[in-house]
Amino acid sequence: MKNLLIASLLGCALTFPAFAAQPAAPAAASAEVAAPLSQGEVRKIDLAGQKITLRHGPIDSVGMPPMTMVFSVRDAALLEGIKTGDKVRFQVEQQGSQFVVTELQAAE
Ligand SMILES: [Cu+2]
Repeated sequence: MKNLLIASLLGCALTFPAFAAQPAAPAAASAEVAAPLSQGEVRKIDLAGQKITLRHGPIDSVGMPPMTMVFSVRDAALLEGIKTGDKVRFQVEQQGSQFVVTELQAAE
């Protein structure tokens, strides 16, 4: 009797494969978990050169300790609405010997 119940529940899941295949969380949320944002404070912005100077905390994704340094910015649009003194959260990617900011947002 018990086995019959389990068999019918399994049959139910197989009948609705679309429901069973539903992802548990949106893709954006899982991407954020994979690569958490680092904390920083803007010291200088170079719009023409598409660079930003950040005093940043540890960046685990590239194994960097806290320091102040210049980053290239992948997309100039990331610098929109950001100004010197702002606390920010950001994402860094290493490209050869360069560190490039790929995501930048004002922190609370
Ligand atoms: Cu650094």
